Amino acid sequence: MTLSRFDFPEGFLFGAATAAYQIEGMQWGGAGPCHWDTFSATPGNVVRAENGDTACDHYHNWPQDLDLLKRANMDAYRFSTAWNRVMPDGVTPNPEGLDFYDRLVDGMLDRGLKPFQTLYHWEMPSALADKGGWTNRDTCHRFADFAECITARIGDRVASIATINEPWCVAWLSHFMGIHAPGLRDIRAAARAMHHILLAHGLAVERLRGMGQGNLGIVLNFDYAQPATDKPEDVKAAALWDGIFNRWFIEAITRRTYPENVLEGLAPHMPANWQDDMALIGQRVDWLGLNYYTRHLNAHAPGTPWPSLKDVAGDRPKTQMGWEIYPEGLHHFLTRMAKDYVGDLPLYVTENGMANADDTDTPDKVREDFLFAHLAATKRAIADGANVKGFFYWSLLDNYEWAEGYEKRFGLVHVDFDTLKRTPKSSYHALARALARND
Ligand code: IFM
Repeated sequence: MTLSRFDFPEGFLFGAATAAYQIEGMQWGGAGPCHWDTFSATPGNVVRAENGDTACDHYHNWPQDLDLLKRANMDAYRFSTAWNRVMPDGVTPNPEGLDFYDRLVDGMLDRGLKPFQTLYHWEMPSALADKGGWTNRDTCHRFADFAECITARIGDRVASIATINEPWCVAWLSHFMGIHAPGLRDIRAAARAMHHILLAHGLAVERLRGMGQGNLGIVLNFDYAQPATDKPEDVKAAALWDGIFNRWFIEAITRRTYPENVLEGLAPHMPANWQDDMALIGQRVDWLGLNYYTRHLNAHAPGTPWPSLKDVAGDRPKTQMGWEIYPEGLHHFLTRMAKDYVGDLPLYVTENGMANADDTDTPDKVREDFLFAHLAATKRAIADGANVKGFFYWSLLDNYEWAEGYEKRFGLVHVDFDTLKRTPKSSYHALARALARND
């Protein structure tokens, strides 16, 4: 089924998303070191030990990248402003970095693109990482300072601000599973990061509201947790995965509580008096962003410590990341958010996309199908009552896929990482056709 913008409500926004470290090139513009630089320099953490020094060199090529968005008939661009570029040591503003984002936002407005900014898409400045990063409560206050600094410069022109991108990745994937920087596998560090990343969100919202800034939200990623079998222990395992991945964050923000089944494991490791922060964490937001990619089948893993979980492979086709393609999950989360958590609050699909081993000669039909299947799921969710206001494809460009280096290609636009040449893929052209306006 091919959809067009006219299948969605008037004013629905279509865009693409990127993130600073993944595209900009951190060797330019006075950016300071961040924890991804050291994580990637440690053997075994990142494929071929690749880092974000050059990435897509968006730092110099941003005009052509914004032109690509415009030529695809997009309405909005979701980008992030790197903490280590704005404040190389985590606390001192860098005029060159601020100037860069100033130019970038003006470039979006010149092209009629609405700037959707994200504050933290994972560039923890090394100076703060040295002091414990998200395991240290003080980092949350430094984050609010960063939020204020960049907002004072570009807040008058952005359409919306997300505080944090994917707190589950920041906290669990990075401090419990050890897969992303800082690469810890430590339940105590994880419990602290799970709480502090939300406290940082709350402090930043409070600070920005105090400055009169509007349209503030957060971007959560959701994973569709299903039991591998109907055995009670597998059903319980899926409920726990749903708690760790999904409920922890949305319930803190909307109900000021953490799920009991997750506290069973984390409570002994939580920072002192964490309950006192819940009102700040659960203050009003103006919108919620959902990133959705896949589902997981969960099973009980006997004989292993809490959370005693393992994944079981599903039978759906998989992407280059090995992630199952499961568009029903997007419909599930959009309608679940509306029904159980946020009511009419505006929802945005802030990321959805797939990696594929693309080259410049072969049409990426598989991505086109993926994209339209997820747009159809979004349309169904709207019909079923979810107040979805926009959809951002991840990603505009092939880019630095964190621990996977440059190997996994998510872009609508192919990037040759030797020449940095951009080549729109067939999915880009299909989306551009779907988004064409009548005028
Ligand atoms: O590349 C990432 C992005 O930084 C955050 N969300 C998931 C994407 C694909 O893994």
